Amino acid sequence: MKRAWWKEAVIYQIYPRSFMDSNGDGIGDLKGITSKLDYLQYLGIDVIWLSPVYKSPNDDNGYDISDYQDIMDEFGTMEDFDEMLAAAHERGIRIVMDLVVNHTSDEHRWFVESRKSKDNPYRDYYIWHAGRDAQTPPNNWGSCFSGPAWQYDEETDMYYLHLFSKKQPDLNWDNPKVRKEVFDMMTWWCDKGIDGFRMDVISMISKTEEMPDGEVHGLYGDFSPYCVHGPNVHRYLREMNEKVLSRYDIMTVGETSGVTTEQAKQYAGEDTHELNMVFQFEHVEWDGPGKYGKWTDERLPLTTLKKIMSRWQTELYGKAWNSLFWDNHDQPRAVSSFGDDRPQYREASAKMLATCLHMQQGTPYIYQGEELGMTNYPFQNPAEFRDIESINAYREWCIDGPVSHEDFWPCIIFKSRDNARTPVQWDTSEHAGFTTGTPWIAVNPNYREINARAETADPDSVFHYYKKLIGLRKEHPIIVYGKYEPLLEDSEELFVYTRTLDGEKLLVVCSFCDHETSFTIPDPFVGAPCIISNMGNNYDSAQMTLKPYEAFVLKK
Ligand code: TEU
Ligand code: CA
Repeated sequence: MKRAWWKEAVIYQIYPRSFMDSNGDGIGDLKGITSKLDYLQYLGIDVIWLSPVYKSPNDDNGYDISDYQDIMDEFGTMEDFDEMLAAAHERGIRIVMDLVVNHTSDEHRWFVESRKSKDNPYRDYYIWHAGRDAQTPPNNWGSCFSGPAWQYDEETDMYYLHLFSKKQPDLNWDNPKVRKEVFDMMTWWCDKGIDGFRMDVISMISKTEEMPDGEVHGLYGDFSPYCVHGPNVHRYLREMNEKVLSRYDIMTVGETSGVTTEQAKQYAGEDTHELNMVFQFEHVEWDGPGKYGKWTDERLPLTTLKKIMSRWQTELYGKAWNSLFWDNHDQPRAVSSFGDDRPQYREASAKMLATCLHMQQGTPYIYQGEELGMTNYPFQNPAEFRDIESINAYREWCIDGPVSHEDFWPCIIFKSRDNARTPVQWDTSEHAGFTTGTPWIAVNPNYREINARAETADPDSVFHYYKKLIGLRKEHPIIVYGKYEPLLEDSEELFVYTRTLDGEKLLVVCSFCDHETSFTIPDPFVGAPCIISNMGNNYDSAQMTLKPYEAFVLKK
């Protein structure tokens, strides 16, 4: 298997708005990131995936871009960006930008022009359709952020498509002028010296010609058969690869919600000349569309999680590259959704989850604060939400819709993206050291127990456990390139697998339960040295009793 720096890297995602505020306006910014690069270098990460920092009206916190080649006012200036990029590179840390080109902001000059008239030169940069009549959109598709996916525009008496908010009109990728604009902008950023792109909903850029009604789930029709993995998506990615990506030593990861392992082999195949890897979402979107779409407080059964992860490990091996993650800026906090955030189990389960993920085959991603074991936020009322997705969903399902607050509230506070967007908890000073002002979103009140200052000083902290895992990945090629094989697949309590490379073998054992469980170390591993454990127990005898959320790795 070909070696590559992005296969051997550990990637850290920064959501700049909530990472570190340097000027007291309560909003994270680029100078704040620069001030924390020593912390990230100490953790040992190799790459930062930077959520969008471009000019934006922040309808969707930067995922609605009004100028791809300028910096958002709240985050600072292009000089601040250049300073951060240089400071990261000085520390051997690469910077991967978030490329959001399925849609722009409605305040982007292209859209301002496009909506002016039907014969404007920019008209076909976006997707315009006549309504069925003045009050009825072209079809029944629903937006990811509630409401219809079409917005009526009086100026030209037509509707435009927006799969996300109505301030995020979808670009028309079938228009070669759009593709050229995007490729030129990507080239401009690569020439500045960035190190790659995370590509936002890149599997949605090609839509079918026909746009019929979709199957109704909840209140609207499903657009995905017509807008996800569309007819030209691979052609457009190969064109992007040929005109931009292949010309630089950069890495690319596609956000491809709904992707299957078969499709992933095309998007991220070793020699398909598209992307290096993709994010699959089966383990985090297993429940949708559920009772209330994605909104559920159900937890994923362990056997389901193991089936999903094992399938991705085995089916991509040697053919395409896995991305490994528990959470990001769109998901609840890992320890609250896959672990156990009760105080007596939080640290052990956070370390167990880290072991389970970082010993798998693929590139691991750490979402800001995950290395501290940060938890979901204790929401008390809808006024605390800041995310357009949660605000709109609560209105659609509860205020305007048929669902009671009592039924819906546990679901929305479990899955709300705002759980991941509370400020990183740096220390025990006011607002957890994130800002000297008033934070744009509340800080989790548990920051006095969970913060970077305490954890960097405590060798037994979740932070130091992540640091050790990252170090092991650099020390042992088997962790990066070894073949994965599942064990105990029917166990509802243990996630156990092996890795094999050139005669070396790892045994990875993770307890996902809050009670003691018995375990027998398989023959070849009895007496093998333990390279990491979250309990520091003795693993010399074959028969053993695992403590709640115990995790360990043996290497022979
Ligand atoms: O997310 C795309 C996406 O699929 C999300 O709707 C995700 O599935 C959902 O939020 C899970 O609850 C990307 C970005 O990561 C997200 O932050 C943006 O809001 C969205 O695209 C539009 O750019
Ligand atoms: Ca600021």
